[in-house]
Amino acid sequence: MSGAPYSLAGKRVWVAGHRGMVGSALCRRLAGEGCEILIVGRERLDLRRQAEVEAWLAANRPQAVFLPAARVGGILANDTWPADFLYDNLMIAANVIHAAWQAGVEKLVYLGSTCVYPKFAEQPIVEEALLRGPLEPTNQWYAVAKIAGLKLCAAYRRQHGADFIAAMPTNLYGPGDNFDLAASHVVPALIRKAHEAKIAGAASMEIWGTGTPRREFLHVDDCADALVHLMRHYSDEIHVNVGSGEDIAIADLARLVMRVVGFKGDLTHDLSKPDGTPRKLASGERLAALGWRPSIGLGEGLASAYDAFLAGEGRGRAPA
Ligand code: GFB
Repeated sequence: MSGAPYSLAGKRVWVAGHRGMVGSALCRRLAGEGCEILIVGRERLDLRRQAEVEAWLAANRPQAVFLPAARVGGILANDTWPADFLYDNLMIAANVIHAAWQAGVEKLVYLGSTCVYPKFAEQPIVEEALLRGPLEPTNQWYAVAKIAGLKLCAAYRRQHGADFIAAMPTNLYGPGDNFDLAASHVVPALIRKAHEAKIAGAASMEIWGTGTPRREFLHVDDCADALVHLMRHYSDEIHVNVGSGEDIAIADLARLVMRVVGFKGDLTHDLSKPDGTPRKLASGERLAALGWRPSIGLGEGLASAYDAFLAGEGRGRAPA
C-alpha cells in the first residue's frame, strides 16, 4: 500500500553509488527536491566492508538512502565474473541495509533489476513471479545477490518496522553509461559499435547472438524520477517493477541505433555470444497505480545517449 507522501525537503539524502549511471541521474533529479545530497566515493568508503559502512552511516546519519551502488555489467561480464557479481552485490546489500537500520534511516530505496525473474517467466512479468522458476544462467549470480537485497528490505520491514523498499528497474541506458564493449549492456555497446563503424566507413556492424531476444529499455532519467516517486509514495513489503512498458527485438534495436548514429551498413551476428533470456518485459501495473508514467521514448532517449557518448559522458568510451 502507498503511505502518506514522504517528504525529502530539508532531509539528508545519501545516494550510495553517486558516480554510476543511476546514481548520477538521481543526483540530477534530487537537485530540485530541497534536500541535502550526501555522497562518498568508493576510494573513501568500500561498501563491501561492514565496519566502514557502519562507521560512515553512524557519523553522517542520512535520513533517506537511495542504493543503486552495485557491480553491474552486461550479459558477457555477468557470465565471465560470477564470483565478483555475486560477492560484491551481496556484501553491498547486506552492509548498507543492516547499517541503515542500525543508524535509524527513515526510508531506503534498494535497486535490483528485472533479471531477478525466472528465465521463462510469463510476460509481462509481475512482481509475484519472483522465485517461481529457474534463473537465466548468464546472470544468475547478480540475480541471486539482488534477490537477497530485496528480501533484506522485506525482512527488516517485517522484523524491525524499517521503511525499506525495493525497485526492480528494467534494462537502463543514458548519460554516464559504460561503453566498454566487454562489460557493457547492449545499448551503449551498439551505440559505440555503430559510431566506430560509421567513422571507419565499415560495410557492417556485428551484434551478439541471434538478435531475436526482446528487451525493454528505460532511460535512466525516467528511472531516477520513478525512484523518487517510490521514495515519496510507496511503503510496502513487495518490490516494484520500474519499466517503460514496451520491448523491442535486439535486431530492431540495432537498426534503430544505426539510424540514430547515421551508420548505413549491414548487421552481422557473432553466434558465439549468448542470447540470454528470450524476453524480459516487466509489468508496470503496480507503479502505474501509484501514478507514475515514463516520459522519454526510445528514439529520443537513444539520440540523447548518443550525444552523451560523443560528449564523452560514458566510461570506457572510444575516442570520438
Ligand atoms: O544488455 P545485455 O548485455 O544484458 O544483452 P541482458 C541484451 C541482449 O543484447 C542479449 C544482445 O541478447 C545480447 O546477446 N547483444 C547484442 C549484446 N549485441 C550485444 C553487444 O554488443 N553487447 C551486449 N552486452 N549485448 C542484463 C544482465 O541481461 O540485464 C544484467 O546481464 C542486468 O545483470 C541487465 O540485469 C538489466 O539484458 O541479457
